[in-house]
Amino acid sequence: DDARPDPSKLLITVAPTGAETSKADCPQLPTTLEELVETARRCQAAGAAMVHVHIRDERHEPTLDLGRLTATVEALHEQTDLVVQLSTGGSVHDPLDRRLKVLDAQPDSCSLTMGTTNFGDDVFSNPWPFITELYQLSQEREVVPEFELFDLGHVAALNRLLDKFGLPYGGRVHVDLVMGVPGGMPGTADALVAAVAGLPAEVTSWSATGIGRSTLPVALASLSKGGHLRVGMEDVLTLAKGVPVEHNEQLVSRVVELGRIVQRTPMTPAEAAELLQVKR
Ligand code: KMH
Ligand code: ZN
Repeated sequence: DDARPDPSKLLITVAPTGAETSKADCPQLPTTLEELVETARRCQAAGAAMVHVHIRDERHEPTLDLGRLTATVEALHEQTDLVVQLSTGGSVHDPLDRRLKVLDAQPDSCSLTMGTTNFGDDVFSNPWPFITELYQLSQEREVVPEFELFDLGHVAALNRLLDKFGLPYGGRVHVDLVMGVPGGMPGTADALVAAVAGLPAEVTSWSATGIGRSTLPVALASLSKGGHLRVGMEDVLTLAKGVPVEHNEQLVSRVVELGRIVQRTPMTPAEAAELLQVKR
């Protein structure tokens, strides 16, 4: 349906693991399926409605193993109500063909990064032909993409993609601004305002996440502009200088409180599924 989204609602996505932090450096990072499900359940109870998932192998290393991805989607569907979004970004070392295969695990949603970006000392590769192939695959497989924008150029690329290939499966366009990656746009209110100003008219919802120390400035800027939020240990590992995150739930609870202050109520998973028009 075409009902306008309720501006008092706040979509909170949790990104609990990522591909960049090692279990050895951060034992509290959820890397096993049991830890991921426990994290997802607690984050849902705290106010998250969607989970952005990267998985690890038996040695806690990032993997795109299809069997594991499929089992993860199934377990999260069985044991939580969360909208399940699989990362197609993987790690900077994952080849493009393996990243396309992620959709075979039948997630509700998939991330789709709109351009190549320097990523710390590495390169996160997203050539245009890969973007268009992944996008068309998501339309065919009826998976709702979340467009990840790391830079202002990615905003322009999203305009180009929608012009050329039309709307995503479900008809809604949901964007996540990933800010403060060394090599991407900075995690500042100014950059957020510039990115939001350039979003295509088709965009129906957007969230933002700030990496590291930019997590709170970006969250506050996003709330000020009426945006949604992504938080999690993929993006930040401390609550304050020298205070490690012990559980992803702490990051979710903190932004639930920010939302409460500005009179935004966390969306339920069912409301998020409706907003994004995921297949259920
Ligand atoms: N791990 C990064 C290289 C995504 O999930 O789609 C890519 C990333 C984006 O995290
Ligand atoms: Zn990710």
